[in-house]
Amino acid sequence: MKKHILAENWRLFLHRSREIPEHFTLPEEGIKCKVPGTVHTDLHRAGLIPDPFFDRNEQQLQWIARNEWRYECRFNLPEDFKTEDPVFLIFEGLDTLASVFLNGQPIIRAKNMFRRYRIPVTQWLRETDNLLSIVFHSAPEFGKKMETDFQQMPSVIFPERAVVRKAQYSYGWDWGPSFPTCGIWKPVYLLQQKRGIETVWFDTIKTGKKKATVKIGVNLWGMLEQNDELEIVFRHYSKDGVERRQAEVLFPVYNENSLQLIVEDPVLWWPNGHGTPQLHKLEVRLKDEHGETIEAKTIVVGIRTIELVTSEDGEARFFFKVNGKPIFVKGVNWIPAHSFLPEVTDDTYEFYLKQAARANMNMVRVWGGGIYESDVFYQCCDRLGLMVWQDFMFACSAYPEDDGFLAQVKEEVRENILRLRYHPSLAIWCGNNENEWIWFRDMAQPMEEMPGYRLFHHLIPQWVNQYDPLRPYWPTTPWGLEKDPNGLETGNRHVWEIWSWWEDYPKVREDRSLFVTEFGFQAPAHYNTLSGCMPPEKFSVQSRSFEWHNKQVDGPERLFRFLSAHLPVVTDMPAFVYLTQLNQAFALKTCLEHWQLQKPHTMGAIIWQLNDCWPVTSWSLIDFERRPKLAYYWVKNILAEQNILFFPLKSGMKIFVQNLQKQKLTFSLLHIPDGGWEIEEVKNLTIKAQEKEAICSLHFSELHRPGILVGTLYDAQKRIVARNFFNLVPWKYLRLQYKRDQLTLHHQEGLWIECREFATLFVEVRHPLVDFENQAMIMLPGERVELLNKNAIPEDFNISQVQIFCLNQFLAG
Ligand code: BMA
Repeated sequence: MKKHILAENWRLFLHRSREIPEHFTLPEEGIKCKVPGTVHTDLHRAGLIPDPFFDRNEQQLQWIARNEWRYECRFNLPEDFKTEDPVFLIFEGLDTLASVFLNGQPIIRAKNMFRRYRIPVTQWLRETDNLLSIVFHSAPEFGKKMETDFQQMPSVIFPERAVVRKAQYSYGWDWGPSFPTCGIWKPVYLLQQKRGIETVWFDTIKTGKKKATVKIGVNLWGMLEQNDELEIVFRHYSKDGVERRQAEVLFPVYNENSLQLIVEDPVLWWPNGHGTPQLHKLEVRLKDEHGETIEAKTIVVGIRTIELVTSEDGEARFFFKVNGKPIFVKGVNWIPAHSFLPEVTDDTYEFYLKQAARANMNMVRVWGGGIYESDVFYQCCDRLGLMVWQDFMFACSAYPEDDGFLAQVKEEVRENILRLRYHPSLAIWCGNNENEWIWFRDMAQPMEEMPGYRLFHHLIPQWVNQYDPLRPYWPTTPWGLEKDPNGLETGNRHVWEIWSWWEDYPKVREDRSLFVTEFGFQAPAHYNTLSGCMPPEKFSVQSRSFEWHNKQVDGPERLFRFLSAHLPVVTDMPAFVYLTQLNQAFALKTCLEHWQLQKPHTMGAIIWQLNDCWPVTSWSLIDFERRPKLAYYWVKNILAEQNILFFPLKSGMKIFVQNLQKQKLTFSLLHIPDGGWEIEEVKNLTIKAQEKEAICSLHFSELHRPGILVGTLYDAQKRIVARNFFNLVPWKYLRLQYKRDQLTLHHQEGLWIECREFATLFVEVRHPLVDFENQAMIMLPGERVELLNKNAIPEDFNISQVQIFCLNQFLAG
């Protein structure tokens, strides 16, 4: 097998201009460009357009997507390619409508960015001076033409997107700018090979304490020869790391080869928080008659079963069982991590997914308006014990059902299933995001009449059954047996009454969903992130620029509405960011606390959303520049294995403690009275290891005045293991003690913050150049928290630039 990547000598040309601004010119000889890349990023790197994310530049750059662009690459055939064997040109991904020419010969018209193209090109290649030329047609223009020629798809936004198999968010979403870009978004290379490995898969059929049954499959392509061999080596590891090897040699057949193995004493893969996500190694080698390797592939696999339970003892349920054990899903939704996808690196995935696992999550949902993510994404999930809820890439629209479109989708579905099937993290395939729910709400016509219905309810499930028969499939999200796909009684729900339909978060306490796949609350990105993406004079709460960086209809207005219900409305920018982020933190913590208390009726809550694709005010937990919002810290706390949950009753409070770490702890409950500073101790108890258990009830009459309850779990060394709070009246009506110097910074052996006299709530520490570890802390008198380890402090660190925020300063008096 010979592979030659075409990454050099690419040039970008304006192929056909439909619309260009007056001042724009592109040199005749084109510009140097990057592959993989996009037109927008190439033009920006060449200095021809301004930063697309800055200020309101998005508005001036809309013309780019309406034109046709051409990428060209000149290359010589590599020396070692000059033999008889066939040569293929492989495109891992073309975004999207592309006419490809090799030495003037049309070789393919691509229409689907989610597919990989393997084109036999031997007959068109020359030894030297080959010209590969790719014309990208405008996807939005094509979509609009289809609408005029045929019919517009009922769709929430940008209906023209539905007819093109292109990441739907790129047209613009309620958290993302409109940049339906084009380009060669994944690697392109020449491959010389007669036959090879198409895909390797691994299924767990059965697990038990002593034995597991697994099935291994290898799909091959090309012309096999008579004495080819397929060698399969499975290396699995015991608890203490000892490797055991099971090997077999098969005489391969074209397409699918499979083999069932019994694994003795298997070490299973478990989701985060339920055990180790143990991985094993599977090596596959295709050899010729001389024992020479034609192609080898190693994948990392896990042994586990997964099941979606939708009814039990005649009652509707919705939960996942892993290795036979019901799992409460603590999850987060994933959107594409950049508006220009080739900018996403392996490290981007690693960073965000590690943060999800650190926040005690066990599931990530790949939302249907984005992309089937890169292999690295799923490899990280395998390693971190994050189960994946995988949508097929359709969102918030009806979709065409003509033969050409269905054929495109079939190929896309087949390829992506076969690529991802081996991952132990992959928990479920889901047909689409919200298509049926929106049809039900907006169209008042029978569900079966929704264009695309056939895809999600007949065709895709058939294909899933054919290519990945053991994985659960759910037609859409939300979905259930009721007429309303978002009904409460059956299936899963998206809880958007809160925030998007203007309800406030305390409303969650009435919710009885079986499983929540989306819910969320907005907050601005970190102060440093937002201030960096608009000119200083435009960085204010009611500037056009700040509002532009919030894509939801009435998004900016909602920030004020919900802020005013709970907290003082302060509009200077540093304070506004602090307070609205705090409000998001309260909202998410309240929802997650509630649904965990509804267990086992409710069996999962997946937050909308983990990440962003540009600097924006959105529902994300971590912003585009990797800075967590305050909500991240409270979500992490509330999802921890050791935590405290407050369950409000009419006249009092029930408090639950979960201590899954089998450690003896003490629980202390303090009352911080309104306006006062004498903290009173309400309870002090010893806690054994336990599942969630009610440890105390409290009647409000036991307290002298309203205020705040703070519960803390301490270990034997008096270290804080978990802390949680409950405010007995809305924050805005409370008064807290405040003095400027009640929090002090210490810069010796690292950077520390110390709380002196009064209980200080939700401390945030900012610095223009440094990001700190702990935020949104409740600090009691005498407590110290490390903000930065001494090795992490930069040499030129200037302590006077540190800014400290706490709720006390806004509620003083
Ligand atoms: C849901 C999602 C997205 C959207 C989000 C926030 O409807 O599926 O389409 O971005 O809510 O409104």
